[in-house]
Amino acid sequence: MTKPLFNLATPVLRLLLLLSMGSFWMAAESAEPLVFTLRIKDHLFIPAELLVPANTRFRLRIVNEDATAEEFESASLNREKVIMGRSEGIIHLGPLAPGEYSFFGEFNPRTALGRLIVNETDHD
Ligand SMILES: [Cu+2]
Repeated sequence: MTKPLFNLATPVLRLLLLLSMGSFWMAAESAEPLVFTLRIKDHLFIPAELLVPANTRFRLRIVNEDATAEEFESASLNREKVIMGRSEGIIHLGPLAPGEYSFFGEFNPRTALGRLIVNETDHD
């Protein structure tokens, strides 16, 4: 009783699996996420000014090279994220209007300062 059902289901399952993998790849390909990297080292953001394109979605990858945790915080970007020592995090941003968006490290607010410079021209 179970065997014929199984035999019938298997090609269908294979087809479904193939279709879902296909749409996954298509989604992954069409997303082609733009990634910009910000480092934290000695309680500083590097670079302190990061150029990013306006009106597009992108990911901000924050690599904390310090041994201690830091919190990326920005009121203008409406984001905050703790990044543990010697680890990294991703923040999804955009589309942003042209302008400057300041951010700071809440755990080291006197030194960890930076801003995103968002403008119309593309930056690689
Ligand atoms: Cu905070």
